[in-house]
Amino acid sequence: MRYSKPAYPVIAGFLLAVAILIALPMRAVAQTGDRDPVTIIIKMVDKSTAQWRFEPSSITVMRGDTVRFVQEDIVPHNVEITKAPEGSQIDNVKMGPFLLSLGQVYDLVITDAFALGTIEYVCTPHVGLGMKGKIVVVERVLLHATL
Ligand SMILES: [Cu+2]
Repeated sequence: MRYSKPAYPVIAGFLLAVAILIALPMRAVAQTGDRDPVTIIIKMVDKSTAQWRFEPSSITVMRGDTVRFVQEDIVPHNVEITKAPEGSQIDNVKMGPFLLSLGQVYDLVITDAFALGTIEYVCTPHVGLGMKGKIVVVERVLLHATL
């Protein structure tokens, strides 16, 4: 009677090879650690009647990036920073202008004036209705490591 070995070692070897192939590029990305600044879009929208929101309401950025708020509604909205990471020097951008017309934009540049951490912001007249958001400012290396 012939006895054939189970194929498990072959299968395990194959799975290990696949895992390594998948993991290698991810590791490369995590170690790159830097990229050019980008512009991230946050839309000011009305989800239904008077359900005003920032979309997306939570993002992660690196210093040098620009957060572009785009008015996609007919009701005026703004961006008021209510909480900035300790050590931030951002009085000049604490209160953004009201965007009055469709397609109007407000660019918030995440300069070195922002300390690392979480920025909390609201639309001044609509915060009570839930129009608020969060921007997490991270080091470049950290951002890539979390991808
Ligand atoms: Cu608003």
